Amino acid sequence: VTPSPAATFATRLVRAFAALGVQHAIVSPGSRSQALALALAAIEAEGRITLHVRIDERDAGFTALGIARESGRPALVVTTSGTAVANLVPAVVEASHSGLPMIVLAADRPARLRGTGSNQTTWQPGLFGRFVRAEADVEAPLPGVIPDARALAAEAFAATAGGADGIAAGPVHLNLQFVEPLSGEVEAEGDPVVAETAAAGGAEAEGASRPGVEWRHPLVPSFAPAPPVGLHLERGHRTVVIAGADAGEKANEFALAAGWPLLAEVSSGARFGPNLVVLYRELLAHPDFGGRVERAVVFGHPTLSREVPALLARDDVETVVVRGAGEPVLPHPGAVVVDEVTADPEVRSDRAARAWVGQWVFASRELLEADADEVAAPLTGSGAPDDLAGARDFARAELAALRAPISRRALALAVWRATWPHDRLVLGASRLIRELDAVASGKKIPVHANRGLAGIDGTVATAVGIALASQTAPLAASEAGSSASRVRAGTTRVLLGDVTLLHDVGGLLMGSGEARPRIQLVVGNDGGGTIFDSLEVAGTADRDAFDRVLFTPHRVGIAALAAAYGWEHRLVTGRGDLDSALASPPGGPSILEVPLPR
Ligand SMILES: Cc1ncc(C[n+]2csc(CCOP(=O)(O)OP(=O)(O)O)c2C)c(N)n1
Repeated sequence: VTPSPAATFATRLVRAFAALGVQHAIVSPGSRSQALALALAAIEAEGRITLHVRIDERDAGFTALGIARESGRPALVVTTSGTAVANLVPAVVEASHSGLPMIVLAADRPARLRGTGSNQTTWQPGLFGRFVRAEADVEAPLPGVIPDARALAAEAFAATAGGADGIAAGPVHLNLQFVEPLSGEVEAEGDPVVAETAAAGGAEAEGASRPGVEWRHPLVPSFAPAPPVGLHLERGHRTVVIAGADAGEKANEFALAAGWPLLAEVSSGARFGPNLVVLYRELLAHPDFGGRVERAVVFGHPTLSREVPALLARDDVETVVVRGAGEPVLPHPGAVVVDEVTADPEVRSDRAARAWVGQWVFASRELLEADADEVAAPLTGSGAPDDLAGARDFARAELAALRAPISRRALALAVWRATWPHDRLVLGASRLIRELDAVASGKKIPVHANRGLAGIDGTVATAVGIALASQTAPLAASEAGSSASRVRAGTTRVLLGDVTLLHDVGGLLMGSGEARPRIQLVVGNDGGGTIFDSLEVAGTADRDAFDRVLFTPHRVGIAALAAAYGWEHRLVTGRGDLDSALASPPGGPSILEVPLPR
Protein backbone atom coordinates (compact mmCIF):
# COMPACT_ATOMS: atom_id res chain seq x y z
CA VAL A 1 0.00 0.00 0.00
CA THR A 2 1.49 3.31 -1.07
CA PRO A 3 0.85 6.59 0.75
CA SER A 4 -1.98 8.35 -1.02
CA PRO A 5 -2.54 12.12 -0.83
CA ALA A 6 -6.14 11.37 -1.87
CA ALA A 7 -6.67 9.11 1.15
CA THR A 8 -4.94 11.58 3.46
CA PHE A 9 -7.05 14.50 2.29
CA ALA A 10 -10.29 12.48 2.31
CA THR A 11 -9.65 11.25 5.84
CA ARG A 12 -8.90 14.73 7.14
CA LEU A 13 -11.97 16.12 5.41
CA VAL A 14 -14.50 13.64 6.78
CA ARG A 15 -12.96 13.87 10.25
CA ALA A 16 -13.27 17.64 10.10
CA PHE A 17 -16.95 17.38 9.17
CA ALA A 18 -17.58 14.91 12.01
CA ALA A 19 -15.83 17.28 14.41
CA LEU A 20 -18.15 20.09 13.25
CA GLY A 21 -21.18 17.98 14.17
CA VAL A 22 -22.10 16.10 10.99
CA GLN A 23 -23.70 12.82 12.13
CA HIS A 24 -24.70 11.07 8.89
CA ALA A 25 -23.07 10.40 5.53
CA ILE A 26 -24.53 8.74 2.46
CA VAL A 27 -22.21 7.10 -0.01
CA SER A 28 -22.89 5.87 -3.52
CA PRO A 29 -20.28 3.56 -4.98
CA GLY A 30 -17.67 4.72 -7.51
CA SER A 31 -13.98 4.61 -8.27
CA ARG A 32 -13.03 8.31 -8.28
CA SER A 33 -14.69 8.76 -4.86
CA GLN A 34 -13.12 5.69 -3.25
CA ALA A 35 -10.91 7.64 -0.85
CA LEU A 36 -13.92 9.50 0.58
CA ALA A 37 -16.02 6.34 0.82
CA LEU A 38 -13.27 4.36 2.54
CA ALA A 39 -12.51 7.22 4.92
CA LEU A 40 -16.16 7.33 5.94
CA ALA A 41 -16.25 3.57 6.50
CA ALA A 42 -13.21 3.94 8.73
CA ILE A 43 -14.61 6.74 10.87
CA GLU A 44 -17.92 4.93 11.13
CA ALA A 45 -16.03 2.01 12.65
CA GLU A 46 -14.70 4.47 15.25
CA GLY A 47 -18.30 5.50 16.07
CA ARG A 48 -17.86 9.05 14.80
CA ILE A 49 -20.44 9.05 12.01
CA THR A 50 -23.31 6.89 10.75
CA LEU A 51 -22.86 5.73 7.18
CA HIS A 52 -25.61 4.77 4.74
CA VAL A 53 -24.92 3.26 1.33
CA ARG A 54 -27.28 3.90 -1.59
CA ILE A 55 -26.64 2.68 -5.12
CA ASP A 56 -28.79 5.39 -6.71
CA GLU A 57 -27.44 8.90 -6.11
CA ARG A 58 -30.97 10.33 -6.45
CA ASP A 59 -31.87 8.39 -3.34
CA ALA A 60 -28.64 9.27 -1.60
CA GLY A 61 -29.55 12.94 -2.10
CA PHE A 62 -33.12 12.55 -0.86
CA THR A 63 -31.97 10.49 2.13
CA ALA A 64 -29.70 13.39 3.08
CA LEU A 65 -32.63 15.76 2.57
CA GLY A 66 -34.78 13.69 4.95
CA ILE A 67 -32.03 13.62 7.56
CA ALA A 68 -31.73 17.41 7.35
CA ARG A 69 -35.52 17.84 7.53
CA GLU A 70 -35.70 15.85 10.71
CA SER A 71 -32.49 16.87 12.46
CA GLY A 72 -31.79 20.32 11.05
CA ARG A 73 -28.21 19.17 10.36
CA PRO A 74 -26.49 18.60 7.04
CA ALA A 75 -25.55 15.09 5.96
CA LEU A 76 -22.62 14.40 3.61
CA VAL A 77 -23.43 12.95 0.19
CA VAL A 78 -20.50 11.32 -1.60
CA THR A 79 -20.61 10.55 -5.32
CA THR A 80 -18.23 9.63 -8.08
CA SER A 81 -17.83 11.81 -11.20
CA GLY A 82 -20.12 12.33 -14.20
CA THR A 83 -23.85 11.55 -14.27
CA ALA A 84 -23.53 10.39 -10.66
CA VAL A 85 -23.33 14.03 -9.57
CA ALA A 86 -26.13 15.07 -11.93
CA ASN A 87 -28.43 12.59 -10.19
CA LEU A 88 -28.32 14.83 -7.12
CA VAL A 89 -30.03 17.73 -8.93
CA PRO A 90 -33.61 16.95 -7.75
CA ALA A 91 -32.65 16.71 -4.06
CA VAL A 92 -30.35 19.75 -4.27
CA VAL A 93 -33.06 21.87 -5.89
CA GLU A 94 -35.65 20.80 -3.32
CA ALA A 95 -33.19 21.46 -0.47
CA SER A 96 -32.52 24.92 -1.86
CA HIS A 97 -36.21 25.81 -2.07
CA SER A 98 -36.96 24.33 1.35
CA GLY A 99 -33.92 25.95 2.98
CA LEU A 100 -32.36 22.69 4.15
CA PRO A 101 -28.62 22.09 4.63
CA MET A 102 -26.73 19.40 2.66
CA ILE A 103 -23.06 18.93 1.81
CA VAL A 104 -22.27 17.32 -1.54
CA LEU A 105 -18.78 15.84 -1.85
CA ALA A 106 -18.53 15.10 -5.57
CA ALA A 107 -15.37 13.39 -6.75
CA ASP A 108 -14.00 14.61 -10.08
CA ARG A 109 -11.16 13.97 -12.47
CA PRO A 110 -8.58 16.72 -12.85
CA ALA A 111 -9.83 19.99 -14.36
CA ARG A 112 -7.49 19.76 -17.38
CA LEU A 113 -9.49 16.76 -18.65
CA ARG A 114 -12.76 18.72 -18.90
CA GLY A 115 -13.83 19.12 -22.51
CA THR A 116 -11.38 16.54 -23.84
CA GLY A 117 -13.81 13.64 -24.14
CA SER A 118 -12.10 11.94 -21.27
CA ASN A 119 -14.16 9.13 -19.73
CA GLN A 120 -16.76 10.09 -17.10
CA THR A 121 -15.59 13.70 -17.16
CA THR A 122 -17.77 16.78 -17.52
CA TRP A 123 -18.07 20.34 -16.16
CA GLN A 124 -19.18 19.49 -12.65
CA PRO A 125 -18.56 22.97 -11.22
CA GLY A 126 -21.71 24.95 -11.96
CA LEU A 127 -23.82 21.82 -12.42
CA PHE A 128 -26.16 22.86 -9.59
CA GLY A 129 -26.49 26.38 -10.95
CA ARG A 130 -27.92 28.85 -8.50
CA PHE A 131 -29.21 26.13 -6.18
CA VAL A 132 -26.10 25.81 -4.02
CA ARG A 133 -25.21 28.42 -1.43
CA ALA A 134 -21.51 27.83 -2.09
CA GLU A 135 -19.40 25.72 -4.38
CA ALA A 136 -15.67 25.03 -4.38
CA ASP A 137 -13.64 23.43 -7.15
CA VAL A 138 -10.69 21.85 -5.33
CA GLU A 139 -7.53 20.72 -7.12
CA ALA A 140 -6.36 17.19 -6.58
CA PRO A 141 -4.24 16.46 -3.50
CA LEU A 142 -0.62 15.74 -4.51
CA PRO A 143 2.38 14.64 -2.47
CA GLY A 144 3.22 17.59 -0.24
CA VAL A 145 0.33 19.74 -1.54
CA ILE A 146 -2.77 18.66 0.28
CA PRO A 147 -5.70 21.09 0.45
CA ASP A 148 -6.51 22.38 3.89
CA ALA A 149 -9.35 20.01 4.79
CA ARG A 150 -10.29 21.76 8.01
CA ALA A 151 -10.68 25.15 6.36
CA LEU A 152 -12.71 23.65 3.52
CA ALA A 153 -15.01 21.80 5.91
CA ALA A 154 -15.47 24.87 8.08
CA GLU A 155 -16.39 27.07 5.14
CA ALA A 156 -18.77 24.48 3.66
CA PHE A 157 -20.39 23.88 7.04
CA ALA A 158 -20.94 27.61 7.61
CA ALA A 159 -22.32 28.15 4.11
CA THR A 160 -24.81 25.27 4.29
CA ALA A 161 -26.22 26.59 7.57
CA GLY A 162 -26.89 30.01 6.01
CA GLY A 163 -27.72 32.73 8.49
CA ALA A 164 -25.22 35.30 7.32
CA ASP A 165 -27.01 38.39 5.93
CA GLY A 166 -30.33 36.57 6.02
CA ILE A 167 -29.31 33.90 3.53
CA ALA A 168 -31.29 30.70 4.11
CA ALA A 169 -29.68 27.34 4.75
CA GLY A 170 -29.15 25.29 1.61
CA PRO A 171 -26.92 22.82 -0.19
CA VAL A 172 -23.17 23.23 -0.72
CA HIS A 173 -21.09 21.53 -3.41
CA LEU A 174 -17.46 20.61 -2.80
CA ASN A 175 -16.12 19.40 -6.12
CA LEU A 176 -13.06 17.37 -5.26
CA GLN A 177 -10.59 16.45 -7.98
CA PHE A 178 -8.59 13.29 -7.40
CA VAL A 179 -5.68 11.66 -9.24
CA GLU A 180 -4.06 8.26 -8.81
CA PRO A 181 -3.32 6.68 -6.42
CA LEU A 182 -7.01 7.12 -5.60
CA SER A 183 -6.66 5.42 -2.24
CA GLY A 184 -3.95 3.96 -0.04
CA GLU A 185 -2.17 4.73 3.16
CA VAL A 186 -3.11 7.85 5.12
CA GLU A 187 -0.23 10.15 6.06
CA ALA A 188 0.00 11.14 9.70
CA GLU A 189 -1.43 14.47 10.85
CA GLY A 190 0.86 17.46 11.04
CA ASP A 191 2.44 17.24 7.62
CA PRO A 192 4.25 20.44 6.58
CA VAL A 193 1.47 21.83 4.40
CA VAL A 194 -1.24 21.53 7.05
CA ALA A 195 1.06 22.98 9.70
CA GLU A 196 1.88 25.93 7.50
CA THR A 197 -1.81 26.73 6.87
CA ALA A 198 -2.68 26.36 10.53
CA ALA A 199 0.07 28.81 11.42
CA ALA A 200 -1.43 31.33 8.99
CA GLY A 201 -4.59 31.14 11.13
CA GLY A 202 -7.57 33.16 9.98
CA ALA A 203 -5.35 35.70 8.24
CA GLU A 204 -6.00 34.17 4.84
CA ALA A 205 -8.27 36.11 2.54
CA GLU A 206 -11.74 34.65 2.00
CA GLY A 207 -11.88 32.39 -1.02
CA ALA A 208 -8.31 31.21 -0.63
CA SER A 209 -8.43 28.54 2.05
CA ARG A 210 -5.60 26.87 0.07
CA PRO A 211 -4.01 27.40 -3.29
CA GLY A 212 -6.02 25.39 -5.79
CA VAL A 213 -9.43 26.05 -4.24
CA GLU A 214 -11.88 28.23 -6.11
CA TRP A 215 -15.03 29.24 -4.18
CA ARG A 216 -18.19 30.49 -5.84
CA HIS A 217 -21.27 31.75 -4.02
CA PRO A 218 -24.19 31.63 -6.44
CA LEU A 219 -27.38 33.33 -5.30
CA VAL A 220 -31.02 32.62 -5.87
CA PRO A 221 -32.36 36.18 -6.26
CA SER A 222 -35.11 35.64 -3.69
CA PHE A 223 -32.47 34.62 -1.15
CA ALA A 224 -30.46 37.81 -1.72
CA PRO A 225 -28.96 39.20 1.48
CA ALA A 226 -31.09 41.75 3.22
CA PRO A 227 -30.80 43.43 6.60
CA PRO A 228 -33.15 41.89 9.17
CA VAL A 229 -36.47 43.70 9.41
CA GLY A 230 -38.99 43.57 12.23
CA LEU A 231 -42.58 44.77 12.16
CA HIS A 232 -45.16 45.41 14.86
CA LEU A 233 -48.83 45.09 13.93
CA GLU A 234 -51.55 47.00 15.70
CA ARG A 235 -55.01 45.74 16.46
CA GLY A 236 -58.10 46.83 14.63
CA HIS A 237 -57.69 45.15 11.24
CA ARG A 238 -59.50 41.92 10.49
CA THR A 239 -56.42 39.71 10.26
CA VAL A 240 -55.81 36.02 9.53
CA VAL A 241 -52.59 34.11 10.15
CA ILE A 242 -51.63 31.73 7.35
CA ALA A 243 -49.25 28.89 8.07
CA GLY A 244 -47.90 27.18 4.96
CA ALA A 245 -45.41 24.31 4.74
CA ASP A 246 -42.71 24.36 7.43
CA ALA A 247 -44.14 27.47 9.10
CA GLY A 248 -43.41 25.90 12.47
CA GLU A 249 -44.82 26.52 15.93
CA LYS A 250 -44.05 30.22 15.86
CA ALA A 251 -47.02 30.76 13.52
CA ASN A 252 -49.23 29.12 16.11
CA GLU A 253 -47.78 31.15 18.98
CA PHE A 254 -48.21 34.38 17.03
CA ALA A 255 -51.87 33.68 16.16
CA LEU A 256 -52.61 32.78 19.75
CA ALA A 257 -50.90 35.81 21.26
CA ALA A 258 -52.60 38.22 18.85
CA GLY A 259 -55.96 36.43 19.01
CA TRP A 260 -56.33 35.91 15.27
CA PRO A 261 -57.67 32.92 13.31
CA LEU A 262 -54.97 30.42 12.32
CA LEU A 263 -55.27 28.95 8.81
CA ALA A 264 -52.63 26.23 9.08
CA GLU A 265 -51.90 23.71 6.35
CA VAL A 266 -51.37 20.14 7.45
CA SER A 267 -47.64 20.31 6.61
CA SER A 268 -47.13 23.57 8.52
CA GLY A 269 -46.09 22.19 11.90
CA ALA A 270 -48.62 24.65 13.35
CA ARG A 271 -51.89 22.75 12.91
CA PHE A 272 -53.14 22.74 16.47
CA GLY A 273 -54.50 24.96 19.20
CA PRO A 274 -57.70 26.85 19.94
CA ASN A 275 -57.44 29.34 17.06
CA LEU A 276 -57.09 26.66 14.37
CA VAL A 277 -59.57 26.87 11.49
CA VAL A 278 -59.65 23.40 9.95
CA LEU A 279 -62.06 24.23 7.10
CA TYR A 280 -60.17 27.32 6.08
CA ARG A 281 -60.66 26.73 2.36
CA GLU A 282 -64.46 26.80 2.57
CA LEU A 283 -64.43 29.86 4.81
CA LEU A 284 -61.93 31.78 2.68
CA ALA A 285 -64.27 31.31 -0.26
CA HIS A 286 -67.19 32.71 1.75
CA PRO A 287 -67.94 36.45 1.54
CA ASP A 288 -68.65 36.72 5.29
CA PHE A 289 -65.25 35.28 6.14
CA GLY A 290 -62.64 35.45 3.37
CA GLY A 291 -64.46 38.42 1.90
CA ARG A 292 -63.98 40.46 5.08
CA VAL A 293 -60.26 39.82 5.59
CA GLU A 294 -58.22 43.03 5.64
CA ARG A 295 -54.79 41.71 6.52
CA ALA A 296 -52.92 38.39 6.25
CA VAL A 297 -49.71 37.39 8.01
CA VAL A 298 -47.97 34.53 6.19
CA PHE A 299 -45.53 32.05 7.72
CA GLY A 300 -44.02 29.20 5.68
CA HIS A 301 -44.90 28.27 2.12
CA PRO A 302 -48.61 27.84 1.37
CA THR A 303 -49.07 25.29 -1.42
CA LEU A 304 -52.17 23.23 -0.76
CA SER A 305 -55.12 25.41 -1.67
CA ARG A 306 -56.28 27.79 -4.38
CA GLU A 307 -58.04 29.97 -1.83
CA VAL A 308 -54.91 31.16 0.01
CA PRO A 309 -53.09 32.44 -3.12
CA ALA A 310 -56.37 34.07 -4.23
CA LEU A 311 -56.62 35.89 -0.89
CA LEU A 312 -53.00 37.02 -0.97
CA ALA A 313 -53.32 38.30 -4.54
CA ARG A 314 -56.11 40.71 -3.56
CA ASP A 315 -55.34 44.45 -3.64
CA ASP A 316 -57.56 45.08 -0.63
CA VAL A 317 -55.66 42.65 1.60
CA GLU A 318 -52.48 43.91 3.26
CA THR A 319 -49.99 41.03 3.26
CA VAL A 320 -47.09 40.59 5.64
CA VAL A 321 -44.73 37.71 4.84
CA VAL A 322 -42.48 36.43 7.61
CA ARG A 323 -39.27 34.94 6.25
CA GLY A 324 -38.59 31.37 7.32
CA ALA A 325 -36.27 28.58 6.28
CA GLY A 326 -37.40 28.31 2.67
CA GLU A 327 -37.66 30.70 -0.22
CA PRO A 328 -39.71 33.77 0.79
CA VAL A 329 -43.20 33.87 -0.64
CA LEU A 330 -44.00 37.01 -2.66
CA PRO A 331 -47.69 36.71 -3.48
CA HIS A 332 -48.29 40.37 -4.32
CA PRO A 333 -46.01 43.23 -5.33
CA GLY A 334 -47.26 45.14 -2.29
CA ALA A 335 -46.44 42.38 0.20
CA VAL A 336 -44.09 43.39 2.99
CA VAL A 337 -41.37 40.83 3.81
CA VAL A 338 -40.06 40.83 7.38
CA ASP A 339 -37.91 38.60 9.57
CA GLU A 340 -39.80 39.09 12.80
CA VAL A 341 -43.38 40.07 13.46
CA THR A 342 -45.06 41.04 16.69
CA ALA A 343 -48.58 42.24 17.44
CA ASP A 344 -50.48 43.89 20.22
CA PRO A 345 -51.55 41.14 22.59
CA GLU A 346 -55.12 39.88 22.49
CA VAL A 347 -57.41 42.03 24.62
CA ARG A 348 -60.07 39.88 26.25
CA SER A 349 -62.48 42.79 26.55
CA ASP A 350 -62.23 43.68 22.84
CA ARG A 351 -65.49 42.06 21.78
CA ALA A 352 -65.19 42.79 18.08
CA ALA A 353 -61.77 41.17 17.92
CA ARG A 354 -62.92 38.15 19.92
CA ALA A 355 -65.95 37.78 17.71
CA TRP A 356 -63.71 37.72 14.60
CA VAL A 357 -61.64 34.75 15.71
CA GLY A 358 -64.62 33.09 17.37
CA GLN A 359 -66.68 33.16 14.18
CA TRP A 360 -63.97 31.45 12.15
CA VAL A 361 -63.31 28.72 14.67
CA PHE A 362 -66.99 28.11 15.37
CA ALA A 363 -68.06 28.04 11.72
CA SER A 364 -65.28 25.60 10.90
CA ARG A 365 -66.35 23.27 13.72
CA GLU A 366 -69.98 23.40 12.65
CA LEU A 367 -69.14 22.59 9.05
CA LEU A 368 -66.82 19.79 10.07
CA GLU A 369 -69.47 18.12 12.21
CA ALA A 370 -72.04 18.39 9.44
CA ASP A 371 -69.55 16.74 7.08
CA ALA A 372 -68.64 13.87 9.44
CA ASP A 373 -67.42 10.51 8.16
CA GLU A 374 -69.94 8.98 5.80
CA VAL A 375 -70.14 5.53 7.49
CA ALA A 376 -72.21 5.84 10.65
CA ALA A 377 -70.95 4.36 13.88
CA PRO A 378 -72.77 1.16 14.86
CA LEU A 379 -76.17 1.71 16.44
CA THR A 380 -76.42 0.98 20.09
CA GLY A 381 -78.89 -1.81 20.91
CA SER A 382 -81.34 -1.48 23.78
CA GLY A 383 -79.21 -3.90 25.78
CA ALA A 384 -82.30 -5.79 27.04
CA PRO A 385 -81.55 -9.57 27.16
CA ASP A 386 -84.70 -10.42 25.16
CA ASP A 387 -84.12 -7.81 22.43
CA LEU A 388 -82.93 -10.29 19.82
CA ALA A 389 -83.89 -8.13 16.86
CA GLY A 390 -82.01 -5.19 18.37
CA ALA A 391 -78.91 -7.30 18.97
CA ARG A 392 -79.01 -8.60 15.40
CA ASP A 393 -79.34 -5.10 13.96
CA PHE A 394 -76.43 -3.99 16.07
CA ALA A 395 -74.22 -6.86 14.90
CA ARG A 396 -75.16 -6.24 11.26
CA ALA A 397 -74.46 -2.54 11.48
CA GLU A 398 -71.14 -3.19 13.14
CA LEU A 399 -70.13 -5.69 10.49
CA ALA A 400 -71.15 -3.34 7.70
CA ALA A 401 -69.06 -0.55 9.21
CA LEU A 402 -66.02 -2.83 9.52
CA ARG A 403 -66.36 -4.10 5.96
CA ALA A 404 -67.08 -0.71 4.41
CA PRO A 405 -64.59 0.10 1.69
CA ILE A 406 -61.97 2.65 2.59
CA SER A 407 -62.41 6.09 1.10
CA ARG A 408 -59.52 8.48 0.53
CA ARG A 409 -60.77 10.63 3.38
CA ALA A 410 -61.15 7.69 5.76
CA LEU A 411 -57.61 6.60 4.93
CA ALA A 412 -56.15 10.05 5.50
CA LEU A 413 -57.99 10.45 8.80
CA ALA A 414 -57.00 6.98 10.02
CA VAL A 415 -53.33 7.80 9.39
CA TRP A 416 -53.75 11.13 11.24
CA ARG A 417 -55.43 9.34 14.18
CA ALA A 418 -52.69 6.69 14.37
CA THR A 419 -49.84 9.22 14.54
CA TRP A 420 -48.53 10.45 17.90
CA PRO A 421 -45.87 12.96 18.92
CA HIS A 422 -43.14 10.33 19.13
CA ASP A 423 -43.94 9.26 15.54
CA ARG A 424 -43.23 11.10 12.30
CA LEU A 425 -45.74 11.64 9.52
CA VAL A 426 -44.47 12.16 5.96
CA LEU A 427 -46.91 13.28 3.28
CA GLY A 428 -46.28 12.61 -0.42
CA ALA A 429 -47.42 15.12 -3.02
CA SER A 430 -50.78 14.71 -4.79
CA ARG A 431 -54.31 13.99 -3.55
CA LEU A 432 -53.88 12.42 -0.14
CA ILE A 433 -52.09 15.39 1.41
CA ARG A 434 -54.91 17.64 0.17
CA GLU A 435 -57.52 15.22 1.45
CA LEU A 436 -55.90 15.28 4.87
CA ASP A 437 -55.53 19.06 4.77
CA ALA A 438 -59.26 19.34 4.16
CA VAL A 439 -60.29 17.51 7.33
CA ALA A 440 -57.48 16.95 9.84
CA SER A 441 -58.34 18.41 13.22
CA GLY A 442 -55.74 20.03 15.45
CA LYS A 443 -52.99 17.71 16.66
CA LYS A 444 -49.45 18.55 17.64
CA ILE A 445 -47.46 15.92 15.74
CA PRO A 446 -44.28 16.19 13.62
CA VAL A 447 -45.30 16.34 9.95
CA HIS A 448 -42.87 16.49 7.03
CA ALA A 449 -43.53 17.06 3.33
CA ASN A 450 -41.27 18.14 0.47
CA ARG A 451 -43.28 21.22 -0.45
CA GLY A 452 -40.34 23.32 -1.67
CA LEU A 453 -41.22 22.22 -5.19
CA ALA A 454 -43.91 19.65 -4.33
CA GLY A 455 -42.31 16.91 -6.42
CA ILE A 456 -43.51 13.33 -6.28
CA ASP A 457 -39.87 12.22 -6.54
CA GLY A 458 -37.67 10.97 -3.73
CA THR A 459 -40.54 10.52 -1.28
CA VAL A 460 -39.50 7.07 -0.06
CA ALA A 461 -35.85 8.05 0.37
CA THR A 462 -36.76 11.32 2.13
CA ALA A 463 -38.96 9.38 4.54
CA VAL A 464 -36.25 6.78 5.15
CA GLY A 465 -33.87 9.66 5.97
CA ILE A 466 -36.43 11.09 8.39
CA ALA A 467 -36.90 7.67 9.99
CA LEU A 468 -33.16 7.12 10.31
CA ALA A 469 -32.58 10.52 11.89
CA SER A 470 -35.59 10.33 14.22
CA GLN A 471 -34.94 6.80 15.41
CA THR A 472 -31.24 7.23 16.13
CA ALA A 473 -30.12 9.32 19.07
CA PRO A 474 -27.26 11.74 18.37
CA LEU A 475 -23.89 9.96 18.40
CA ALA A 476 -22.33 12.11 21.12
CA ALA A 477 -25.14 11.36 23.59
CA SER A 478 -24.64 7.65 23.22
CA GLU A 479 -20.90 7.23 23.32
CA ALA A 480 -21.06 5.19 26.48
CA GLY A 481 -24.20 3.27 25.52
CA SER A 482 -24.71 0.18 23.44
CA SER A 483 -26.19 0.51 19.98
CA ALA A 484 -29.55 -0.61 21.40
CA SER A 485 -29.72 2.42 23.66
CA ARG A 486 -29.39 4.64 20.60
CA VAL A 487 -32.70 3.47 19.19
CA ARG A 488 -35.66 5.75 19.86
CA ALA A 489 -39.28 4.68 19.82
CA GLY A 490 -41.79 5.77 17.21
CA THR A 491 -42.83 4.94 13.67
CA THR A 492 -42.34 7.01 10.54
CA ARG A 493 -45.63 6.75 8.64
CA VAL A 494 -45.73 7.88 5.03
CA LEU A 495 -49.02 8.65 3.29
CA LEU A 496 -48.50 8.48 -0.47
CA GLY A 497 -50.04 7.54 -3.79
CA ASP A 498 -49.07 4.54 -5.91
CA VAL A 499 -47.41 6.61 -8.67
CA THR A 500 -45.35 8.41 -6.05
CA LEU A 501 -44.20 5.06 -4.68
CA LEU A 502 -43.33 3.80 -8.17
CA HIS A 503 -41.34 6.97 -8.88
CA ASP A 504 -39.02 6.11 -6.01
CA VAL A 505 -38.86 2.32 -5.97
CA GLY A 506 -35.10 2.75 -5.62
CA GLY A 507 -35.73 4.28 -2.21
CA LEU A 508 -36.77 0.85 -0.95
CA LEU A 509 -33.17 -0.34 -1.29
CA MET A 510 -30.95 0.09 1.74
CA GLY A 511 -27.34 -0.90 2.21
CA SER A 512 -26.74 -4.47 3.23
CA GLY A 513 -26.37 -4.92 6.98
CA GLU A 514 -27.52 -1.37 7.74
CA ALA A 515 -30.14 -0.28 10.25
CA ARG A 516 -33.67 -0.92 8.97
CA PRO A 517 -35.85 1.76 10.49
CA ARG A 518 -39.45 1.37 11.58
CA ILE A 519 -41.14 2.94 8.58
CA GLN A 520 -44.61 2.24 7.23
CA LEU A 521 -45.46 3.32 3.70
CA VAL A 522 -49.23 3.69 3.54
CA VAL A 523 -49.95 3.51 -0.16
CA GLY A 524 -53.38 4.58 -1.41
CA ASN A 525 -53.45 2.51 -4.59
CA ASP A 526 -55.87 3.82 -7.20
CA GLY A 527 -53.95 2.47 -10.19
CA GLY A 528 -52.52 5.77 -11.42
CA GLY A 529 -52.37 9.49 -10.79
CA THR A 530 -55.97 10.41 -10.03
CA ILE A 531 -55.13 13.99 -9.11
CA PHE A 532 -55.46 14.83 -12.78
CA ASP A 533 -59.09 13.64 -12.79
CA SER A 534 -60.00 16.82 -10.92
CA LEU A 535 -58.41 19.13 -13.50
CA GLU A 536 -60.36 20.76 -16.32
CA VAL A 537 -58.44 18.72 -18.89
CA ALA A 538 -60.13 15.56 -17.61
CA GLY A 539 -63.41 16.88 -19.02
CA THR A 540 -62.06 18.19 -22.33
CA ALA A 541 -59.37 15.76 -23.49
CA ASP A 542 -59.88 12.49 -25.33
CA ARG A 543 -60.47 9.88 -22.63
CA ASP A 544 -57.90 7.32 -23.79
CA ALA A 545 -55.25 9.92 -24.48
CA PHE A 546 -55.89 11.51 -21.09
CA ASP A 547 -55.50 8.18 -19.34
CA ARG A 548 -52.36 7.26 -21.19
CA VAL A 549 -50.39 10.49 -20.73
CA LEU A 550 -51.78 11.95 -17.49
CA PHE A 551 -53.42 9.24 -15.40
CA THR A 552 -50.63 6.81 -16.41
CA PRO A 553 -52.27 3.51 -15.44
CA HIS A 554 -50.11 0.67 -14.16
CA ARG A 555 -50.57 -2.85 -12.88
CA VAL A 556 -47.50 -3.20 -10.73
CA GLY A 557 -47.93 -5.78 -7.99
CA ILE A 558 -47.02 -3.88 -4.85
CA ALA A 559 -46.83 -7.06 -2.77
CA ALA A 560 -44.28 -8.53 -5.19
CA LEU A 561 -42.37 -5.26 -5.18
CA ALA A 562 -42.23 -5.24 -1.40
CA ALA A 563 -41.10 -8.86 -1.35
CA ALA A 564 -38.35 -8.14 -3.88
CA TYR A 565 -36.90 -5.45 -1.64
CA GLY A 566 -37.46 -7.30 1.65
CA TRP A 567 -40.18 -4.99 2.94
CA GLU A 568 -43.16 -6.50 4.75
CA HIS A 569 -46.46 -6.02 2.94
CA ARG A 570 -50.07 -6.04 4.04
CA LEU A 571 -53.20 -5.38 1.99
CA VAL A 572 -56.13 -3.85 3.83
CA THR A 573 -59.48 -3.43 2.12
CA GLY A 574 -61.96 -2.83 4.97
CA ARG A 575 -62.08 -0.24 7.66
CA GLY A 576 -62.10 -2.85 10.42
CA ASP A 577 -58.47 -3.77 9.81
CA LEU A 578 -57.17 -0.34 8.96
CA ASP A 579 -56.81 1.16 12.42
CA SER A 580 -55.07 -1.89 13.87
CA ALA A 581 -52.73 -2.20 10.85
CA LEU A 582 -51.73 1.43 11.34
CA ALA A 583 -51.47 1.26 15.11
CA SER A 584 -49.15 -1.75 15.27
CA PRO A 585 -46.82 -1.76 12.26
CA PRO A 586 -44.00 -4.29 12.01
CA GLY A 587 -40.70 -3.38 13.66
CA GLY A 588 -38.87 -2.73 10.36
CA PRO A 589 -39.78 -1.34 6.93
CA SER A 590 -43.25 -2.23 5.73
CA ILE A 591 -45.85 -1.30 3.13
CA LEU A 592 -49.54 -1.06 3.93
CA GLU A 593 -51.43 -1.13 0.65
CA VAL A 594 -54.96 0.24 0.61
CA PRO A 595 -56.90 -0.05 -2.65
CA LEU A 596 -58.85 3.13 -3.42
CA PRO A 597 -61.51 3.72 -6.05
CA ARG A 598 -60.43 5.97 -8.91
C1 LIG B 1 -41.13 14.81 -10.02
C2 LIG B 1 -42.52 15.10 -10.39
N1 LIG B 1 -43.01 14.67 -11.57
C3 LIG B 1 -44.29 14.89 -11.90
C4 LIG B 1 -45.13 15.57 -11.05
C5 LIG B 1 -46.57 15.82 -11.44
N2 LIG B 1 -47.48 15.01 -10.62
C6 LIG B 1 -48.13 15.52 -9.57
S1 LIG B 1 -49.14 14.43 -8.82
C7 LIG B 1 -48.76 13.23 -9.92
C8 LIG B 1 -49.42 11.88 -9.83
C9 LIG B 1 -49.34 11.27 -8.49
O1 LIG B 1 -50.05 10.06 -8.46
P1 LIG B 1 -50.22 9.22 -7.13
O2 LIG B 1 -48.97 9.27 -6.36
O3 LIG B 1 -50.72 7.88 -7.48
O4 LIG B 1 -51.30 10.04 -6.31
P2 LIG B 1 -52.83 10.34 -6.67
O5 LIG B 1 -52.85 11.43 -7.67
O6 LIG B 1 -53.44 9.11 -7.20
O7 LIG B 1 -53.40 10.75 -5.36
C10 LIG B 1 -47.82 13.68 -10.84
C11 LIG B 1 -47.26 12.85 -11.94
C12 LIG B 1 -44.57 16.02 -9.82
N3 LIG B 1 -45.28 16.68 -8.91
N4 LIG B 1 -43.28 15.75 -9.51
